[in-house]
Amino acid sequence: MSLELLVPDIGDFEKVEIIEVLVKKGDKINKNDSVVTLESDKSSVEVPSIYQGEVERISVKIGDKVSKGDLILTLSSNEEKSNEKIPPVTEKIIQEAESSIQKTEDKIEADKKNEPQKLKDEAKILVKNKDIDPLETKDWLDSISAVLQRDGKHRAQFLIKELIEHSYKEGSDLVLSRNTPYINTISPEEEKKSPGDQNLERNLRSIIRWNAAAMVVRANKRDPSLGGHIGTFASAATLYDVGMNHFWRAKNNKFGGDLIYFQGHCAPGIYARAFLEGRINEKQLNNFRQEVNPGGLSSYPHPWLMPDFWQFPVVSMGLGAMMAIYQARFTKYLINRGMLKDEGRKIWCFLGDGEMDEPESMGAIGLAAREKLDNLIFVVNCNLQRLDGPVRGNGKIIQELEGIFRGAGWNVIKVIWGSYWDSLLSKDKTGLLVKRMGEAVDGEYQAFKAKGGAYVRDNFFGKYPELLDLVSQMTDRDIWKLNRGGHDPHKVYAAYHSAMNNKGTPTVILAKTIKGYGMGKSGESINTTHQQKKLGEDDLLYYRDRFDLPLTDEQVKNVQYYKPPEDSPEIKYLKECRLRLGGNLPERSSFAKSIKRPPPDIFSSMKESTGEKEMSTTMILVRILTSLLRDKNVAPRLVPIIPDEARTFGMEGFFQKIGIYAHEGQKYEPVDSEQLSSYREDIKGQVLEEGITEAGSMSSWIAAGTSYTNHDLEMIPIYLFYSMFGFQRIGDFAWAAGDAQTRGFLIGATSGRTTLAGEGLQHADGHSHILSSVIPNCKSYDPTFGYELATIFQEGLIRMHEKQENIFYYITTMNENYTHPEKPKDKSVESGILKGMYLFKEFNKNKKTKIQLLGSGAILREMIAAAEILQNEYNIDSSVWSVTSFSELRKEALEIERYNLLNPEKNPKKNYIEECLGSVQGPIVAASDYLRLNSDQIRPFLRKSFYSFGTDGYGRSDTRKKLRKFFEVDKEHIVTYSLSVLAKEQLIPSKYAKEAIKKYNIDENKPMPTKL
Ligand SMILES: Cc1ncc(C[n+]2csc(CCOP(=O)(O)OP(=O)(O)O)c2C)c(N)n1
Ligand SMILES: [Mg+2]
Repeated sequence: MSLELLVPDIGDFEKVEIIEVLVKKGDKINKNDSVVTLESDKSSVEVPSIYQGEVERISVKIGDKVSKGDLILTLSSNEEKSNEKIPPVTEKIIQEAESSIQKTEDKIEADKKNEPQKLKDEAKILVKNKDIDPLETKDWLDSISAVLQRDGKHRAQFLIKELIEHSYKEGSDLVLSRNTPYINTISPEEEKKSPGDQNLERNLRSIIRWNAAAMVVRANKRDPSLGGHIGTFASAATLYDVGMNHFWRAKNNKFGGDLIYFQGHCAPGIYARAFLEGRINEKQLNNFRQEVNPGGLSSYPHPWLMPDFWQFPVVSMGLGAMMAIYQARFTKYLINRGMLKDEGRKIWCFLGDGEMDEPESMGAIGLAAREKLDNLIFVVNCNLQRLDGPVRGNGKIIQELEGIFRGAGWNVIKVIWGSYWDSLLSKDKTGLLVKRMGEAVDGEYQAFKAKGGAYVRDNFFGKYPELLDLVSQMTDRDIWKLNRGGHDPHKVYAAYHSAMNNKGTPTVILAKTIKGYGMGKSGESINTTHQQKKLGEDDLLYYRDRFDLPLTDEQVKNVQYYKPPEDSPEIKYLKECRLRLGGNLPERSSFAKSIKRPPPDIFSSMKESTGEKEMSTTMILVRILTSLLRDKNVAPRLVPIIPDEARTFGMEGFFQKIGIYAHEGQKYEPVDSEQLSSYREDIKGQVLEEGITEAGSMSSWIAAGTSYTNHDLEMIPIYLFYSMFGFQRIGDFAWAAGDAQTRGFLIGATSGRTTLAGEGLQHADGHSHILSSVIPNCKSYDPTFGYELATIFQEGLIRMHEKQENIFYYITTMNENYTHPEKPKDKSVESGILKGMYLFKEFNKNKKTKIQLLGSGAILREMIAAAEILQNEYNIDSSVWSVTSFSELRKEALEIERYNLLNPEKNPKKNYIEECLGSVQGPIVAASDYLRLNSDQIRPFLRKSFYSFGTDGYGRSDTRKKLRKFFEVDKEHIVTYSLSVLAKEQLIPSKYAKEAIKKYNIDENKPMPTKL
């Protein structure tokens, strides 16, 4: 039969233009194949067929304007005509509702019959609600009612709290409050025992501790300015050791590998282990923090500097936590989209307890719980100290973090006390010891470890005579040996084992440790521990004895490294452990296949004129993305990331087309389900619709842009944001992204100080190009026309994802609609666009006075208009240059300048700016929608008079026209300033500029916009 395909509900739009017809007569099409693309003044969206069949007749052509219900085409098909009135989800809901009404009616009937049995039934209902003894329940409830009546709510609350804690201590693992008592989450009976050889592991740990400290001490003997940290790793050694020996699986040809975010200040410990494994040699250890010559070791984890070793740059505190969460989420995204095998890989993230105060550290923990990231394990090293002193001297960081994480829905495992406490705790029948543990604040706990066993006896146990009795048989040394959970390999093993097997929620392990563990008087648990980087002779001897290291006094005094022979049990054990776990860690590698570039015709239509049609560069970008979604190589790899701004950027068409990623699919029928751009969530969805979190979106972008190394899968992340909320908001993440060698596109949409008209001071961006220009591997562009954008985007795809260069692109796009010319025919245009500038147009009518006009982004069009006025009204010729990137021009010029200075005997090379402007006539005027600093980037490389204009000062809301006048970058100001510049150069009389000032109502007395 013949079926008609009509324009579906396209929201509030009427008379929308058809910009593409994707089928032709005779084509056989499937259901959901796109047939035409519609474009409103903001967004473009493909219309899918709702039938399968053969196209008989197409009733529309490109350029037609259509509305809902208009005929698109007819198909011959075997299908029945669709009755679209009731969407399938609604139908299902109605059916369910109808059947439940029926069930209720049946039940009422049955109840009527069974009236005498009512009591029994009530009991049954309670049993169903897990109440196996309703009468007992009633007793308890009556009791609490009586307490409330007699002693008030505080007493009632106290009793309830006591009950909960009591039941927890007695073995109930149900947590009924935000906090559990200040004891380990896993009771000794439940601990999974480590299969490891504890003696060998202790020896190894001691050697690693020694070498880690030695490398810092040696570096600082060489030059005290090199710095380094001993105390952080000293507190965390067991936490890393147990993971390395038993849990963390490396990437190899059979398994994708666990991903470990090592805490930055622990780097010496990680090198020290790699030294024993033979991955790092003694010379490298000696070059810790000396990276200028090859062969040095980075201060902290920096993939840029050690690209085969470090995977995650984390030392700027807080970033690691958020990046790890989004890494875990992105891993699930790839699995759910069917692009990655689910191998049960885990993401581990090590954090300092002080670090948890960074807003980023806990800023995304809600997402981790919501998305059920059971592939994520945080380990917070709670050594109770940060740099200056205690993290929570007056409180308890572990309890505080427990409450927050538990409240957010995480699985919390506290590892507070070591095994030596077990017997004391088992003797604590009254609960007094646990009470005392709960009472002492972190400031006291810190002092307990700094001041020795006698002090602990007097000040901790001494508070209650019963507790003094409890330890009366113990010497001060025994008391001193009562260890903390994070230093006990058994407790740590049990916690890790439990975390590995946890399902449905992310896990946080809160491990209590001692900062500077083993450093003795020089640094154990004292406030200056963090910065202790020198150990005197006595301290070193103490350290050796503390950890029973087989070093002579002489070796200790020389701070020699210690490496047992290759055939020693220790080294054999260490290597066997890693062999069993698949290889080395950390290690950075990539086996990702590159993505074949899309055929050039995908971009060619963007390089044509838009004719009469006005469009924004943001719309053109969305068109590019829509076209790329038709390329079979590129399409699945695109990861569009948006923080709740898809509609602002005209990307709502993506919702239906590729879906929004949602790990639970869509459990509801969207309110706009009948519309073409309906909000569609899907477990296989491709768009990461992040909500209002730029830091989260950026972390997703980093996860996707480093997927080539972490998952051996090249992905193309495209993160679109309000340009003002990009680098200015998440600059430190962008820096880390560069370090991590992230590949992908950052799109600063709605950019420009005067282009985003109405939004005002906090929205109008005039400096993101300055911020992005400082990142060495970031290429920034500010294109004006569609063909410029298409050229840059095409090049970016090829360089990053086909040639796999470790660069990323920042491109600003605008929401201002205007017509776009076709790409000029001259061959040099494309290379000029990529290098940063090209000659857009010559105005040569008068063959007299000339000026060079350089315009960028939104302001290029003002320049073109100014050139026309100058030619027609003042007989002044000009060359108009489109500058797509001042920062690219500067980078190249700097390199050439350096070359020339270093090669004084050779013929100087010309930089590209000189090639363009070296022999042209007239002074140069440059302007952009950014600070003058943007165009000033090329000032040092010009031997001509150069004047730059820009939008220095706070933005504000108004119309574009008025804003450009205010910031003096409109065509009238450019004309006026050009005339003035020419007068200054004595090329024309000054009267013209004076006249223009009057003609254009320019107020010479208006203060600089920076002062307004
Ligand atoms: C964003 C940021 N701010 C400040 C610092 C400087 N800093 C380095 S370590 C440190 C203290 C860390 O304490 P904590 O997180 O408790 O780690 P610990 O060394 O105790 O394990 C500080 C303030 C930093 N690295 N990053
Ligand atoms: Mg700390």
